[in-house]
Amino acid sequence: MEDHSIRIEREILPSQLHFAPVFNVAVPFIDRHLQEGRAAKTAIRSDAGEVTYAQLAANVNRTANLLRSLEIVPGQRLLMVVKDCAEFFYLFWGAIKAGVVPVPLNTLLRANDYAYMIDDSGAATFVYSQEFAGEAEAALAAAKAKPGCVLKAAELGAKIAGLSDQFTPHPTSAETECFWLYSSGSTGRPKGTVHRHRDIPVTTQCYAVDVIGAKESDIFFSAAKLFFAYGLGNGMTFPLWTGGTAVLLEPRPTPDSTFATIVKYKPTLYFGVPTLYAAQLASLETGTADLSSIRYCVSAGEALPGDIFRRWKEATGLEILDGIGSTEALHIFISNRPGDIKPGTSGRIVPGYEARIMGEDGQPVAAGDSGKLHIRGASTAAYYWNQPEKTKDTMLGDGWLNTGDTYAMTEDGHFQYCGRSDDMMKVGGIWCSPFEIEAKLVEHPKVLEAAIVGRGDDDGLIKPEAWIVLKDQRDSSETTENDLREHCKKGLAPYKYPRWFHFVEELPKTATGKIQRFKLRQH
Ligand code: 3UK
Repeated sequence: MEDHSIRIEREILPSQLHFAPVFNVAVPFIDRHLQEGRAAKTAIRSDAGEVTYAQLAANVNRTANLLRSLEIVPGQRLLMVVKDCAEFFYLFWGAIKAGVVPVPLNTLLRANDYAYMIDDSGAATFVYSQEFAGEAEAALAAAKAKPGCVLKAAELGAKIAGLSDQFTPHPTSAETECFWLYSSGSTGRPKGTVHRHRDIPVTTQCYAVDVIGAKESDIFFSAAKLFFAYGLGNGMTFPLWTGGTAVLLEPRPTPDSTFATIVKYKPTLYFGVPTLYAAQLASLETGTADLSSIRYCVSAGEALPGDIFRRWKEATGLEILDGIGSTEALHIFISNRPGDIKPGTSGRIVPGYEARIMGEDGQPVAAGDSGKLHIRGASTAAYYWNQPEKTKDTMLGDGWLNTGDTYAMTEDGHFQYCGRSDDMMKVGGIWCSPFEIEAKLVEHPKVLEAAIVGRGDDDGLIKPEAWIVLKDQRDSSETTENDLREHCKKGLAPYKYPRWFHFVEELPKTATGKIQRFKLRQH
């Protein structure tokens, strides 16, 4: 077999990664562990059972052989609407090993979202878990470009059972396109964000190892799901880089299910989002949970309010390391770190990345002023599939990436989050576009116009708030409010429905008819 190795220089930070000329990232993340004596070690642990590194490597090879036997050729996309389970690993790495491009999708989306992604990606293969069959099958029926091959994740085991557990990795390079993740924007459709083979090891070394000190003895539990770049790192690539163990939770992460998982599997590193920390804190007011196995907690997806950091530390004795990452950067690039935490800020730049805060004039702002955050680092996505304009706005050239966030630098060098440069909001760490919710609301026969803004709840976490002009003002009632809430819950991903409704006579608008959201936010 070819070399496929990574040489790491880490005498001084940032770590330097040197890739062999032929490089398939499945080799160091899957096969390497067998050479390093981890064949019998548990790679994945969940209520469905345990998977050793030897079993993982064999099933990844069998899955690669399955794809090859189905004539799925290198470069083709494989869409995955798959829950957090061992099959997720087999499909993701089996595809990569065969040169096929896996595209994990948010499992909370609806049929029309998936139909768009099927058509946009031109995927040859579509795989789904039974839990999502309703939306997935409706999407397949509605899609124009039907994938030639549709698989159910639960049937993977039976399909690969008789196949060879050997597979020669497709001879890609560090720069070859490896996998995509869809990222949503405030306008237009989600963007297929194209990542290369090199991007994964860059995040696992620069962030997981060098910032949080992840190591072989760690047990990783990510409440954030694998389909999210944050969860994909925490729950899969970090353990597979360090030779640690991944703990998977299949059902929805709630305070009860996450605490039960922590007590049962004793993770040493725990990864959540601010909304979940807030819910867990509320549940700790009446109950207890033994969190003593945890070394560090991590938060990302949206800003962690300083108050949640303090209350969590008081309740559990544990510190939460807040860091900002993005789908485009693949993982966290600015972070608080052990021994250097400034609550209410995102911390400092991760070694290996650079940041600049830019003013309207395209120049770096004066010290302490806020501006647009640009970052540069070796894990950033190559481009957006089929979207040259959006690629140009985000991937700025010279390796700089426009994050779309507004930041300021504090006096002692911590990055302070000041909001988005667009109207997008994060709800439970996942993107929500106000325009998408508004479009859903105006579908309702009683609604004339709708505007959505983000509003902080009692914990300081953002949720959608609706301002509605009804066709007939006399309809303004609690019944209408309930109807609209149900209408949104049915037609949108579940976290997107408005938590508050206001019925008004008109919406504030500019002379050109654009809704003035800032006026609604000030209410
Ligand atoms: C916001 C934050 C303040 C920010 C992500 C960790 O969230 C992730 O990726 P997405 O593409 O969203 C990126 C955007 O989310 N954001 C994320 N974390 C923070 N804002 N403080 C934070 N700690 O607007 C950013 O541009 O969904 C997070 C790792 C990988 C990821 N993909």
